[in-house]
Amino acid sequence: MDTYNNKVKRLFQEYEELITRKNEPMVGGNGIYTRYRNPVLTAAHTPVFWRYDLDERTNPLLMERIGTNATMNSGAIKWQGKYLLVVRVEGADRKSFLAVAESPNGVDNFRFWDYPVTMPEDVIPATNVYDMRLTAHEDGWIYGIFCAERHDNAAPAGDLSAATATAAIARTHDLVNWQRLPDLRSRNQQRNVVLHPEFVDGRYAFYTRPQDGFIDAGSGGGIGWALVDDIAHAKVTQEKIIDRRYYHTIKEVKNGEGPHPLKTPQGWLHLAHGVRACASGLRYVLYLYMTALDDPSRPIATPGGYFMAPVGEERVGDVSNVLFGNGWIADDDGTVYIYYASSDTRMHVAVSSIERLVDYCLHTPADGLSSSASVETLNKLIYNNLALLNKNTI
Ligand code: M1P
Repeated sequence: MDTYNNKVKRLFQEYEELITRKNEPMVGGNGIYTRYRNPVLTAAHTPVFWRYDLDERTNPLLMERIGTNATMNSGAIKWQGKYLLVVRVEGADRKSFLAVAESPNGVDNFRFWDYPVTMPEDVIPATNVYDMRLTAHEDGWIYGIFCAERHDNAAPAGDLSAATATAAIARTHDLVNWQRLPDLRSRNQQRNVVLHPEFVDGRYAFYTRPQDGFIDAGSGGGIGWALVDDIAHAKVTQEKIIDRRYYHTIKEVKNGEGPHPLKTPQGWLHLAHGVRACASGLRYVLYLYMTALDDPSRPIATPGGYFMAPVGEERVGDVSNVLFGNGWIADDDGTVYIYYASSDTRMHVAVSSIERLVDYCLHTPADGLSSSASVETLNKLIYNNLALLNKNTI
């Protein structure tokens, strides 16, 4: 007879099989990065004891009680030798919360810590929190900057979709106990705000994304930059746009900084997302750019087009045709683990290196902003390659 305990055991066995499944690099690719075959986190990776009441008296039919809808947009950090993601977990109730999952190798065996993050709400309480960017700052704290979403009480009565996006700030030394600081004050709504890891002119530096509305960037021209004196009372007083949106590009509708940039000998290496509109809705892709070491707000390389776009099952999910990346980890040997979510549903990893990503940035032609410019750029490459081929030098 199948006892209650046996059924519980089976649930745990199936769960362990899933989360300990070995991940493998996919063959082929473009030489810039290597995708891994399995998602590193899905809704089914959330612990059994988050979803089931395991007490036979209160759940005799052993049914799921608290459903998980998605695991997505995760911040990342290497901490005490482990690869940690601070995951946006979305429940069946549409509320997102943050939870830490750790892996010994960065590509598989991600296991959630027993409890999700209990984020203090001793500021103006938010309805929904998500998309944390982690920064181990040179001041000694680990900061988490995330979106705090609240209903827009200025909206006409009955408009229950109107919301405001604000950059919330919290800091920690252990990723368990968080100290909440006041939200970043700004005249615009803000999402996709990221803290630069170093002081700039003795001040905290933020990558911002000013937006007119909750969804629409509107007059917000792209990824911004703002310096702040006091992180405990952070306010955007001056903001300049450092990575602009352009007509008929991958970032025509909006864009946003991903994780904090990585410091390389050639400059700061940035990962961001760009959004364009099409008949099937918005399409989110990932792109890279670089800024100067002596001034992280000055672009020095802006490769045209996308770096990664959704493929295969990545294209489908709760919000289809979306890649979103707000976490990456660079190891001391130069390996870079790029964590990205597909279609607001699941988390993946792609692996590259500082050398390859910098080479990509410095040698991918910039967007010429017209078809004729694209053909001209392509023709140069073809001409040079055909000359080499005709000389039989390759
Ligand atoms: O649904 C796609 C993404 O939409 C928003 O990103 P952005 O502010 O750039 O439009 C965010 O809600 C993000 O979480 C989500 O993945």
